[in-house]
Amino acid sequence: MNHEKYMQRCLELAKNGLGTTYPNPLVGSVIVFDNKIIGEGWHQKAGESHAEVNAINSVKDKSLLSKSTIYVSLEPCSHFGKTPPCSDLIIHHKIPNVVVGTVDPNEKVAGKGIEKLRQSGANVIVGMLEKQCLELNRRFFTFHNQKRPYIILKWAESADGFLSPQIKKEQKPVWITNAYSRQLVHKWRTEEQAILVGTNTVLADNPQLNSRDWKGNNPIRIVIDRTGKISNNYEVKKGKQPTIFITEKENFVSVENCKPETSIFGNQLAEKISHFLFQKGIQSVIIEGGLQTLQTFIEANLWDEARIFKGNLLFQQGTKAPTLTGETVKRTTILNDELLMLKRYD
Ligand code: AOF
Ligand code: ZN
Repeated sequence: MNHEKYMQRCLELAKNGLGTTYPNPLVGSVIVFDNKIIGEGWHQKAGESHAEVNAINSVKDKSLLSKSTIYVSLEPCSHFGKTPPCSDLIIHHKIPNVVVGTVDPNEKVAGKGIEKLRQSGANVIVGMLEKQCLELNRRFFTFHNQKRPYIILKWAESADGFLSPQIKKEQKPVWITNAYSRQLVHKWRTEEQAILVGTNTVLADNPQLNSRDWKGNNPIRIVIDRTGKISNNYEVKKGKQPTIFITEKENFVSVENCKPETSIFGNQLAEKISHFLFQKGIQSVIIEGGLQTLQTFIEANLWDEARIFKGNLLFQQGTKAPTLTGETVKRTTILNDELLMLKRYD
């Protein structure tokens, strides 16, 4: 049997949901009869049908289901959530063979879907391309297993390793990267559930923290503003994009979609923020600066990936970029910018 080939297809299908399934995982499914794919589907959006439902619905001749194999990159669910259990649907259609990528870490499922299928008499294989299935849903697994969001650090540094030059007050921010790199960052923003920055970044750059240069969802903005330095004139306080301010300011004035969160400061700030984001159900966050914020998470060893651009400019002096060791996942160029992607050593 070509189990790996079909599971590979499930992974490809699942990726179509990147950025739109939160808080749900990315899941793909294919149905195979007589060594031919007769149905395919993926989970597109939380609240909507699961991958298996879409795959089963796409099969024209339903009578073939009782002689088929269904492949699914994550264990079919066993619970009534926003939708009914997929394991029941598979049993209902009498699909005799089920090949699963990996077990669902969600406490509501966690093996119960596989158990249900086996008890019904289905032949269930678990762990097909498991490593790839875990990697695909690294955000979802980090959230459920480690009770914190998946954390991506992102920054751009000059050729000589500075985050920013020594600037005088009124001076405009200096762009280190080119327009293509900036567009890629906007794509990344559509893929994560939240984006986080510290106070100094807002004061220096007045960023919007949205995904305006790419088609897709805007992340939830998380802004650290301990003493309330960020006035309502800044972009992060404008617009409809949901925004949370981590602040100690008691008289924080909420503007449209901007909510304060006050009970966080003290020791272990990175841990506390991660815990807060977990409680809010946020599965992934991209941290885009500044130095102090990045350093807080690096020192706490609370990061999973880093994406570092190196531009051509030489600043000679200014704010030194953080240093980080990790496993190199990718080293590439975007026109004249270098891009280094790291993973934290386990
Ligand atoms: C599957 N297939 O395609 C997905 C699953 O609120 P609900 O009903 O959408 O359930 C969400 C949970 O179901 C989610 O946390 C995860 O455990 C599982 N997701 N399961 O069988 C799918 N997306
Ligand atoms: Zn399901």
